[in-house]
Formats: sequence, C-alpha cells, structure tokens
Amino acid sequence: MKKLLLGDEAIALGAINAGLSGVYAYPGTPSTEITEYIQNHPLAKERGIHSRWCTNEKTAMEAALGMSYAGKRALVCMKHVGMNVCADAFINSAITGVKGGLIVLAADDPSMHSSQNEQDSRFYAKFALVPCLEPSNQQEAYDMMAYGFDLSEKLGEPIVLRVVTRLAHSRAAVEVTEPMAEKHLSPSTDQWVLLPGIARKKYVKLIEKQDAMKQASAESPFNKTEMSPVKLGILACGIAYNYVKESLGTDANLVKISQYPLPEDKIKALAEKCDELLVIEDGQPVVEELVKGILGAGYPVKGRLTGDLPRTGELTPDNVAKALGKANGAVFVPAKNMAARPPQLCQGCGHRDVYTALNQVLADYPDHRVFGDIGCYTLGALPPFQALSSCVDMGASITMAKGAADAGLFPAVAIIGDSTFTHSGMTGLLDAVNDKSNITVVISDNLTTGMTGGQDSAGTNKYEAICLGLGVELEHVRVVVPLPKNMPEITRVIKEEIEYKGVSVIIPRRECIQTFARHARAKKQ
Ligand SMILES: Cc1ncc(C[n+]2csc(CCOP(=O)(O)OP(=O)(O)O)c2C)c(N)n1
Repeated sequence: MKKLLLGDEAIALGAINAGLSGVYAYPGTPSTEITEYIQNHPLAKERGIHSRWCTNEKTAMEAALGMSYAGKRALVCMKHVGMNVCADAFINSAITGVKGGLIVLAADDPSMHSSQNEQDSRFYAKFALVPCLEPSNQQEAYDMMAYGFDLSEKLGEPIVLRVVTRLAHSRAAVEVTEPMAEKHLSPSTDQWVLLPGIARKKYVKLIEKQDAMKQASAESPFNKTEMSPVKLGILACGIAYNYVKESLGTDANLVKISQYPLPEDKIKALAEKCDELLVIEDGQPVVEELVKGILGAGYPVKGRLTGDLPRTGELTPDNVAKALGKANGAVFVPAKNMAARPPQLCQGCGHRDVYTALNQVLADYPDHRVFGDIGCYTLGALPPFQALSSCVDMGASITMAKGAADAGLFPAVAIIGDSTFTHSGMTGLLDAVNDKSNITVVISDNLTTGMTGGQDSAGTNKYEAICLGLGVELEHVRVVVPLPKNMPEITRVIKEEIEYKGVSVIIPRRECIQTFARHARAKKQ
C-alpha cells in the first residue's frame, strides 16, 4: 500500500511498523512531527507505545537507552542542537552498547530556517564511532527504520539517522509494509556500568566493531555506484542525490552515500575511473574532508571547502546545478518591492505584555541588560520591543544573567519560557540561589511549548513549587497575569524584585492565545 507522507511521517510510520515500543523526544523543528504522528497513530495507541514528550533531549536519550536495555526497540528524536544537550548520554551509549534496537534521530537544519546554528549531526555519529544513516528520500526514510533497528541489534550499538529540513518537511508516496510485532521484554544481563575498568574494555569492543560497521556500509542497499563515461566523479550524500539526478539524469558518474562510515572501496573505485571528485553534501563538509584523507593529498576533491558549492546554507537544485556546470534553469528570485515581514509575537500574546512592562520599568535603569532565551519570546529582541541583549542556547538566560551579576552588572534580568525553564533553566537557577546572585528571573509561562506548535510543557502547574524547592524565597516568587489592564501591578512587581538584592522569580502566567483558541474550538465540537 502507498501513502503520501512527510519525511518525518515516513520515519514515524516506519518506526511503528518496525516494532517500536517507545519514542522519546523533546520538540524541535524540523523533527517535531515524528513524535506527533506516533502520538496520534491508532496502532501506537492500541499498543500503548510510549510517546509522551520528555523534559529535554538528555532525559529522552537516557529513557530510550533504558528501554533498549530492557530489550525493546526505541527511538529518540530531536533537532540537531538537541544532540548537544544529550551528547553525554549519547556518546556513552556507544560505549555501553545497546540491546533492543536504538535509533537516534537528528534533524539538521542547513540554512537555519528555524535554528540558531547549522551544525551537522554526521559529526556526532563519527565522534561516537557509530553508524549513521542519511536517507535521500521519504521511501528510504521509511525503510531505514526497520533496517536501522536490525543493524543496531546486530552491532549492539545505537544508530544515528540524520535528516535535513527539506526531507523532513516534504511529501512523497511511500510504499508501506505490514506492522511487525514489538520485541519482548528481555533485559540485558550485561553490566552497563562505565567505571573506568569496565569502560576501557567496552571501548576496545567498540573499536573492534568498526570493521563490521565498515562492512555494513560496503554492503548497504542504500549506498550504490552509478557509472557513465564522464570524467567528473560525484559523491552524492543523502538528499543531494536527488539534486544531482535532477541535473544530470543518467549521465552521472557517482557514488550515492546514505550509510556511514564511508563506503571507502566504492569511493576509491570511482576515483580511479575519474580525474576529480565533487562532493555534494547538505550541511558541513564532513565527507569532503574525510575523502581527502582517503584519496591522499594529490587527488583533486572539490566541494564546499573549495568554493564549488557555497560554504554555508542548504543545497538547492540551483547551486548544485551550477557546481555541475549546468545552466541554471528556473531560478527562484523573490519579487522586487516586496515588503519584508519579520516574525512577530501574535497580537494578544501574553509575552507582549511582559515586554511592555519590562521596558517601562527598565527605562529607569540605563545600565540594565536582559538576557534572553529560546522560544516565541525571543521575538522580544526585535522591534517594537528590542528588549533582549542575548539568546545563545536553551537555559542560558539565567546563567548568563548570573555571570553578569557576578561581574557587577545591575540590573541583570533573565527572561525564559516555561518549557525552556524545565528543559535547562532549573539547574542554573539553583546555581544562582546557592551564590545568592543578584538577578531577577522572569519565567514567562504561557502553559505550553509555543514555539514548536503548542506541545505539552513538562512543568505546567509546578513552577512555583520548583522555584521554592530550588531555594528561592517564598516572598520573591511572584505570579502576575500579563494583561494590559494589569500593567500597574506588573510594573510594580518587577520594580520591587529588581530592587531586591538576591534571586527573585516573577512568573507572568496566561495561556498562549494559539492553544487557547485551539482548546476553545475543541470544546465546541
Ligand atoms: C536544544 C534545543 N532543543 C529544542 C529547541 C527547539 N525549541 C526552541 S524554543 C523551544 C521551547 C519554547 O517553549 P517555551 O520555553 O515554553 O516558550 P514559548 O515558545 O512557549 O514562548 C523549543 C522546543 C531548541 N532550539 N534547542
């Protein structure tokens, strides 16, 4: 049976039909739809497949590892920067090894459509010394789930599955297979205890598995060679394969790469028949650098590092065609005189009232800085508010405000969303409490994870208790309702807490107007 599926949906359905027992994830574009699809799928509901959102990517990775330890198949999903958050658990899972199949799905975002950087998750697979799968289309994304779980169980290692935004968020017809049964509970009898004496032995085992991983890549159905008489050889990685085929049709002389470690023999064989190689890969020049090592300094290898493809940003049919020496066909040029429309907070959003109040109070403190965080409220950096001085990574608002306060800056204000606070703000707040730092923290609570489409927020109804538990004093945990009519009260509370020489937390709380409207519609039906 064929189904029209987003790349993300193909991954989700591929996982369910491959006998998945649990998906563990924290939302992040372009990966969010995978978990949402599993949450809503009838078979996943019937089987009771775990699909509730996790507090962050690290808790997700660890829970999935626990499910794998128990012998069942688990999937972890995140956007690329989530790999930084779960890196400790992920890298170490390669040392412990896995029992039930474990796939770590990293959705990369070249061109930073909705991200703070464009790091390439293939580096993480290489860093952890585990295989990486990189589908070139939605069908492969689907097929790679059953294949990946099998490979993971065979090698006893986690497998990284790397997709990019264009694949995650575009649709194609996918041939769907019958669902397999879940694995039975069969906990590992091995000790996954990374004490140095045990870890050293396990690390040697991981190194010993590298040949089997290379062999798997050499035999992979997803890596293949296509030959033609031309002298330019192409290495087409993941989605790049489509752009190459669009430009060259059957005239390509290439190795399609969709499984790592690199299929070295295929690459060497291609290089022998050609005068030079062009590496076409979305993201960073991972393969380009590796291939230079494989072929030696004398062999000409072109790609992003040589300027044949742009050094930054995603691949497009146009920039690939150009690198292949083909005339640029239909090039998309935005219409002239189009007004720029930067993103804005929704009209009626509570974050607006928070910034209106903050700006009003902080006007009296010329040396103030507001350290921001990631979420809808980051838009407070743009006009009309222009309230933020920083936004670096999830949770950094509180800790940066603390560091600046330690340096003597006053007032040092942090603004963080409810989901971001539980994701990685809580630990920083504890540091601030322990150091009695002079900071004012605003947890702008809209009762949801708004930025990524309104997923449940892990700490809803628990924020005051968390702050008190972390040691913030009762009289300095203040709750307000961000509405224009409450402006005198909100500004008074902000002023009082800025003047308090210690840690204070203000929680403006009002439901996101998008989820509010959605809930109201659902009630009517
Ligand atoms: C490490 C990491 N994981 C996930 C994301 C995607 N992301 C950006 S902001 C955000 C949460 C926003 O929710 P919240 O803090 O409640 O603020 P809101 O958008 O609701 O205002 C998420 C999941 C990210 N940027 N970085």
